[in-house]
Amino acid sequence: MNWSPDKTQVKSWNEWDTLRHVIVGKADDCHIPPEEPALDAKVPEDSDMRGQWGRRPQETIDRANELLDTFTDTLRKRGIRVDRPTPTDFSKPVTTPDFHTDSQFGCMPPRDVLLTVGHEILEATMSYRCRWFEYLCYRPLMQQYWEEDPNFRHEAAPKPRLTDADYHDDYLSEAIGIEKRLQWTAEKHFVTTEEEPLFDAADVLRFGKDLIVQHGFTTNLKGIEWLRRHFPDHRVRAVNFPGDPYPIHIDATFTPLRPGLILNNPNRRLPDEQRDYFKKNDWEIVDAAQPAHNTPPPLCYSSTWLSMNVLVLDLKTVCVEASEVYQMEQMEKLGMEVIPVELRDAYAFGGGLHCCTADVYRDGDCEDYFPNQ
Ligand code: DAV
Repeated sequence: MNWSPDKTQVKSWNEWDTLRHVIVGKADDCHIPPEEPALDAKVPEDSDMRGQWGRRPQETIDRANELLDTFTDTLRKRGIRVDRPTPTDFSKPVTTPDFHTDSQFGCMPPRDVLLTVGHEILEATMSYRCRWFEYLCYRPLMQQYWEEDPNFRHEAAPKPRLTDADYHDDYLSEAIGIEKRLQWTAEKHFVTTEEEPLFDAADVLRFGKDLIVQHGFTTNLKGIEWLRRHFPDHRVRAVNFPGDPYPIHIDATFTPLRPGLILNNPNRRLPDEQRDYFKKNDWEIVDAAQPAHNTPPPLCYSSTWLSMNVLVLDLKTVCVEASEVYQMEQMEKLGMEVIPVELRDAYAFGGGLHCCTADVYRDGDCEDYFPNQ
């Protein structure tokens, strides 16, 4: 059945077919969470965020919301349906039988929480304590889709316990140093242990029948195995990127633009032995352009490589952050029409254009883009 704006349908099999319906996050009430093992491992050692926590200043929240609202309008003007989450009170502490944390985070990046695969939206386990309840912000939408689309499968992965056993002690040290971090990530020694399945949805890229999953800080091997058993009709493939000292989420590292073409962060190249799978199926992997900035904006977890955190609208059209001049230029050379979208002042709230969105509907079916096994 074709898509119509009057009828809710959940379906998206990949990152590039024509986008019709999407969720865009909100910056409301966003907090810098208190220290906790997995989060601390990701905050860069020289970051201005170290040692601070609490609600973000209201003027930065307002500015981020202004940008997210404008992005929403841009998408709506192109005929794309956009839904928004319902923020909860992120100042509330979270206490479970296994852990306590004094505040939560926010709901700017739905991509981290919601994994859309075909007619299913799966709530990820998550791996930070401050993000344990983030799925609640999306429950009003999930319920609505469930009522309106009889084919929608709403699923949730088992909530993890997130006791101290989930995190490696040696990552708790204040000053590890980049050299050691790079050695550890090359050895696939990440902050999360194999205590229980853990994954963030933003570690997964959807290539039709193939799901490509980053093994790193936010997704462990048991999380990948869980995805494999949960999606038995898919091929679930683990990848990792040794040049990244803080490997969370695949979407500032590996960016498919259309069938046959992937941008890869030149500082975090896919290792040779993992490239063969793409090569033998005629996928070209090209280095992404350099970011336009030398540093992230203030109080931001993410690296400057949010430059490549783009939202593909269809095979010829891509949203790129408006200050990322080199990334825009490269996209044009690759034959894409670029829609510049201002978002940099919202990066600190959880990421870029891919992070702040989650697919609800794209045209197209589940195809096999890797027939040569
Ligand atoms: O490069 O800091 C950011 C990914 C956000 N979802 C990075 C990864």
